[in-house]
Amino acid sequence: MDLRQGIGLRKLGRTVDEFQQDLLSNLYFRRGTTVESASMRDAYETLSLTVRDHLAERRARTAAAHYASNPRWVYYLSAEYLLGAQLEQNLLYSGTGEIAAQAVKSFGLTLEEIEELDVEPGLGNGGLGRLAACLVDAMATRDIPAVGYGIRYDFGIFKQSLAAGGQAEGPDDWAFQGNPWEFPAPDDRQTVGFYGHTEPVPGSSTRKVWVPGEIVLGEPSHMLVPGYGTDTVNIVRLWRARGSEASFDLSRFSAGQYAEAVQEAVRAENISKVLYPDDSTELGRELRLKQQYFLVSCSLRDIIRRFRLRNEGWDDFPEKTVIQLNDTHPTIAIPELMRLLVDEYELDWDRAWSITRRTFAYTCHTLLPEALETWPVHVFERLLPRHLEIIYLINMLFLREVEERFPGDVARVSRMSIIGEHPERRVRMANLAVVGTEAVNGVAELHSKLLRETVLNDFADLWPAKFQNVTNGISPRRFVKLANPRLSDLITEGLGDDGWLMDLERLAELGSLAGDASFLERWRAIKRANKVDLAVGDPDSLTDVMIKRFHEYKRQQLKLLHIITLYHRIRANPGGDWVPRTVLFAGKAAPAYHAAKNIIRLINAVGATIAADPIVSPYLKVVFAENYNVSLAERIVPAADLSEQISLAGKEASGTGNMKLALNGALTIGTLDGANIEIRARVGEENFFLFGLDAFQAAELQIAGYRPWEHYERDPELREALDAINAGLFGGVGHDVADSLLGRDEYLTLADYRAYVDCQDEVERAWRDQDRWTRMSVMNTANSGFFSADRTVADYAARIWRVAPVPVAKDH
Ligand code: F58
Repeated sequence: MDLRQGIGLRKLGRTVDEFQQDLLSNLYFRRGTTVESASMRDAYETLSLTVRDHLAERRARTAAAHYASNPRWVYYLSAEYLLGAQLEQNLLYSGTGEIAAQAVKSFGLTLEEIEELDVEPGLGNGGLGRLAACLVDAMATRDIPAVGYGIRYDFGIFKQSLAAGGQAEGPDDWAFQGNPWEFPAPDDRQTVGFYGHTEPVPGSSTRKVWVPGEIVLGEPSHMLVPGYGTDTVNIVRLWRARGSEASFDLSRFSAGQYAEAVQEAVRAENISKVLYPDDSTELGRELRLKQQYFLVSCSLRDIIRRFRLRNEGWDDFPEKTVIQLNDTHPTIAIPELMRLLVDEYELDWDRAWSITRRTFAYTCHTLLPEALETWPVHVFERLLPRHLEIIYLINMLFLREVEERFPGDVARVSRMSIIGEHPERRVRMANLAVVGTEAVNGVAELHSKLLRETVLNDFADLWPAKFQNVTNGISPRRFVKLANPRLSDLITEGLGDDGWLMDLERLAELGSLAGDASFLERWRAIKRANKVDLAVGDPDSLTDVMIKRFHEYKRQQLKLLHIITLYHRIRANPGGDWVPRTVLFAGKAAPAYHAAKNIIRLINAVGATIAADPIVSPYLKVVFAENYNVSLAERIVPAADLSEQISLAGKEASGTGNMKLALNGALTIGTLDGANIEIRARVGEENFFLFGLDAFQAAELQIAGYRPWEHYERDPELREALDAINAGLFGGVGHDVADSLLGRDEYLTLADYRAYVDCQDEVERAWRDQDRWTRMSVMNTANSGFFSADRTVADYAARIWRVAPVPVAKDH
């Protein structure tokens, strides 16, 4: 019996009867209850465990294949993962969906009611966290040996609700009732140090001993990440902070000082207590840096442990290991690996540096200068004294190289330094990430180009070959197959098979059906049925969606000005031939981001005014859907007719919602920003509504001196919209929004207003010809195949990771 091949395992149920038996056995033996007393929660847990077993069996075979081939591994380090709900996905990936449906039916239940108990782990803020989830999905699908490392936050991204028209935040205790998808692995626990001091090592100029002042334990658990259409199952390993045994002070407890007795353990556990709910702005709190180092320290030790299972020495480390840094959040991994190699494994500095640099790669997700992470030197020095010393030495050697290449260029040296001096001394994490890695990539073509030409220009001068582009992508399984089953069935029927789910470029074959009247008819009926399911407005109205984090650069306020303009037009001409529209907003604002929260408040106030207006409400409805998350995106995306991608050009690194919507047949109205440019190039300019300044024009306007007030004076409709807000027409809400637009208008909203409104008129002209619109919709889906995360992963694998797939043997 070859246990490593998984042979000898009792077979898991493949028929309805067998699956029923597996359910019963799991209900009795793992859940510890009986049919008579089972609750819905028991049903959910039992079904989840039963489905999970199918993946766990594949996992065993995957691990055996990986162990046998000793491959080069991809380690994805990310502070955030937005994995989405698990049950429905795992039913699909394990191929148990149909038997499970019938088996639960025999117990008088439906899959749908059980799935309602499946809570999505909201361990991320937005696009960056969801990208991490799509990439691990695609890595498994492409048979790439990979582990995703992250933090198991007790509380995920806050729950958003509306209170008096504004955003209110509540805690997200996502695993309060347990999480059946997770395997705790306390044996692989790691020890992490913080604070303390360093001591010299006699006879060595580079080695030091770090004596930490606080010790915390990192306890991992993993979730399974199955590939689609393959037997590979990878894992995401999430670390949770624990106090050590010694952190419980028994003597204080005995003396009745109960709070004091556990205070050290509480302090330790606070590290993984909560996700920082920021989006593109940094708070700079020490606890956040602690989280980052906690993730990095645990993960690197785990990576080294895994390397040691099959390898000896250090020379092979960079050949067997590539560590992808998802933005700068895990960048302390660079000095941490140096510390481990130099201080603990006693390698000399140059050898350690060569290994380190060849091991890491860095993905940047922003262009906003305020979103580039920096840490005050004094915070670093206190929390991670040894790492700061190492950073200083890395910096000194690096700046020497810069001086040699650009003699006398003092300004350049100070721009490139890892330590910024003004207004206070800070560690620049992006500079560290570029210096300590072999490859740096942006997430869409424009973004990568702007990185090279602006923020990271000096580095691109020095190392042009290091800079690459890898355009983002999304999982077609989650965002088409699961989210939009009707459309998936039609596509499969149209293409003859469902191979497109693993080879998304095959959607191009739909192009030939765009002339087939009955196909168009069915396409349109599906969109309508999806709108009926979503139930936010008249399914025959144009469903216009803007779903993403709230940020001024994304310009929800521009969409709002358009809505107010429509309101005025309808009121001025009640008998007009208006195109009925339902505008749907969803998204969270960072709790401390007041300007973004003001926009949410104004959206709801405008929505209420319109709803109460008998003249306007038949044509226009504004809905704000609370608590946007992956599950809600899966409901909205299939129902959208129009996708709003209207950020100021040069600000949105890529966007991924734009891809999900286009793939589901929504037409985009958008600027030349992020991946919009690549979407437009593929779906065709005739199938995309383009407006507004490009990145170059926007930068020029800002340099020349932008005066929003001039647009207000020149454009009567814009004036009417802003005046209405200031006159208190929307419940007196929105003065702050209007003031900000007429004052600085940092993101050139007013400059793009006229082009945007005119372009929306064009949208309505297209909508009036439903045949034309439906053809455009089909062409969007047909030509979005490039935006599969499978392609993204193939790009990383070929150009950055240099890894090959390791196929997993099928079950016998
Ligand atoms: C997003 N960044 C970009 N950051 O804004 C978006 O254009 C891109 O498509 C996406 O990454 C994937 O590449 C993003 O989501 C964050 O959420 C950070 C979280 C931590 C604090 C700083 C922002």
